[in-house]
Amino acid sequence: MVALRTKRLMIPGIVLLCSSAEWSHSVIAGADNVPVVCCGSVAAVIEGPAAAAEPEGRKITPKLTPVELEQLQLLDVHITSARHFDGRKPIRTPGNPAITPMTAAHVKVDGVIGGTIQFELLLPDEWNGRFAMGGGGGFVGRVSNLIRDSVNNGYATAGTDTGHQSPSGRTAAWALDHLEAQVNYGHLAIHRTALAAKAIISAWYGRESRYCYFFGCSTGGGQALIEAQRYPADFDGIISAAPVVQHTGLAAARLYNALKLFPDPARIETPIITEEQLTKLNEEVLRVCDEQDGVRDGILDDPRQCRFDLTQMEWLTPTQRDALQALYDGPANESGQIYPGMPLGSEGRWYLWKAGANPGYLTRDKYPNPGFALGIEFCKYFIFNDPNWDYSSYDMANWQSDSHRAGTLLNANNPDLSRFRESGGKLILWHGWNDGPLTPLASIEYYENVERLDPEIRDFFRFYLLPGVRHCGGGPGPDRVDWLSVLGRWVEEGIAPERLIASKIDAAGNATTTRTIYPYPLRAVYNGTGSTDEAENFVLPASQ
Ligand SMILES: [Ca+2]
Repeated sequence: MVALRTKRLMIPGIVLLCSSAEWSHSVIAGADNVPVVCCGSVAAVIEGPAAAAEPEGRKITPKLTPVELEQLQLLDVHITSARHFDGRKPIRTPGNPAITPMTAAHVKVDGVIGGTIQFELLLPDEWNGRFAMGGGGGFVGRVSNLIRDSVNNGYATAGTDTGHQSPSGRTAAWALDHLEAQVNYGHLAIHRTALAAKAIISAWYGRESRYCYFFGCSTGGGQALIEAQRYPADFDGIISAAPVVQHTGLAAARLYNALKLFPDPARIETPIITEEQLTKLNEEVLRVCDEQDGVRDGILDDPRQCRFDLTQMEWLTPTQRDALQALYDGPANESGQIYPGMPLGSEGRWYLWKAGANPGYLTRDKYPNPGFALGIEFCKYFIFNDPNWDYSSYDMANWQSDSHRAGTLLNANNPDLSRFRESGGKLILWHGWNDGPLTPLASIEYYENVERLDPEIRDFFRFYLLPGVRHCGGGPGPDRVDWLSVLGRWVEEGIAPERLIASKIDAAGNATTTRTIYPYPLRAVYNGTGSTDEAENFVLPASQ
C-alpha cells in the first residue's frame, strides 16, 4: 500500500486531500462525501502558487496548459476536452441570443460527471478570482448557463445539462422510472457540477475561488433556491429569478389550465379562446387597473390592489370566463389552494404560454404550447410513470397524494434557510409582475414563508418585484438590473441592496425608462411631479 503524504486545500464546503504520489487518492469530504482523485502534479500546483496570496484586484492567470488540464484526474469526473479560445472571434450561444457573445480569451472545459451529467466550465485567461455558475430552463436537457457571458467580466463560469438530454427542454421521457435522472434534475447535478468546477478552477489557477455565485431564472431560479436549501455551503451569493419554487404546484396549475382550456384531448389544436380576445382582456384590465398606482403607463405596480370583474366581460362566453377565472384563481381542491393563480396584467403572454395552439409546438412536441407540454410531460414522467396517461379525466382531488413523491425530490419550497444564513450566504429573489408562465404570487408566498421562520430575513435575503416585467425579462416595464454586481457588493463589501434602479434599454442600448425598486414589501410610488420615465421621481412614501 502506498503511504500518502497529504496536503489540504480548503475550498468552500469541501476539503481536497492531495498527495505527491503518482495518481494518488484524494477525498473530498463535503456535504455529500463525494470522493475525488487528483494527480500529484495537481497537488504540486496546489502546494506551490496556491500558498501565495494573490493581491486583491490583480487578474490571476492559469498555472496549467489545456493539455495538462485534460489529464486532470477527478474521481467520477471525466474532462473530455479543454480548448483555448483567443477571443478575437466572438462566440455566440446557440439557442440563447440574450447571452452576449463571448469576447474574452478563455479555456472551454467540457466534461461529464457520473457518466451522465454533462457540464461546461469557462476559464478566462485573466481571472477575477470568482466562480459564477448559471442555471437552465424548462427540463434543461442541454448544457445551460444563464450567465455564460460573465466570462467577459473575468468570472470562471459553469453550466450543466442536469444529467439528461432533452434538446427542446420541454420533454421528459428521460425521467420515466429513472430515480437517478430525477434527482440529478431536481438538485444533485447542480451541486456536483459546482464541486467539480471548483476543483478544476483550483487546479487551473493554483488557488481556490475567492467568491462563488449562482444565478438562475425559471427552472434555474428553482435551482438557485434549492442550492440555498440543500447545499448552503456551495455559494456565497445566490440570485433566484422568476423561480419554479414548487415543481408539483406548477404542474398542478398547468394541468388545471389544460383541463379548463383544452377539455377535449382530441381537439388540442383548437383553443377555446383567441389571441385577439386575450389582448382585449389585457386592455380591459389596464383600463380598470392601470391608474390605481398613480401613473397611467400600461404597467400595474401592484396588481393585487385591483379588483376586476370578469363577469362584466360580456363579449366572452361563459365557458371562456370560467377558464379565465380558473387561471386567475389557480388550482384548488377540497384540501384548499394547491398553487397561487396568475396576477392581473399578465394576460399578454397567456396565449403563447398556456392558452394558445402554436402550429410549431404541435408539430414538434405534439402539444399546443409550452405550458401545456411542460405540465403534461411532468405528470406523465414524474408523477404517474405512464407515457399514455390521459390528463382529460384527471380528478384534482387526488393531487396532493399523487404528487407527494415527486415533490420530495424536486420542490424548492423549504422555508428553512438557517444553514445558508449561518454560512454567511446572501440571497436575492426577483420576479416580474407580467410573468406569463410562472406566477409571481408563488415567489411572494415563498418569501413570506421564510419570513415567518426568520423575521430578520432581510439580513440575508431580499426580494424584488419588477412591475411590467415578463418571464426572466422583457415586457413594458424596466427589466434591467446588474444583479451579479448588486449581489457582489452585498457579499464582498457588505453593502446591502436597499434601493435599486431598474432600466429599460432600447435597441441602441440607451435607457429609455428607469424605475426605483425597493425590497418587498416596500414599493416606490410616483411623487406627482416630473417625468414618469425617471427613477428619481419614484419615492418611498412615509406610510411605508
Ligand atoms: Ca400604472
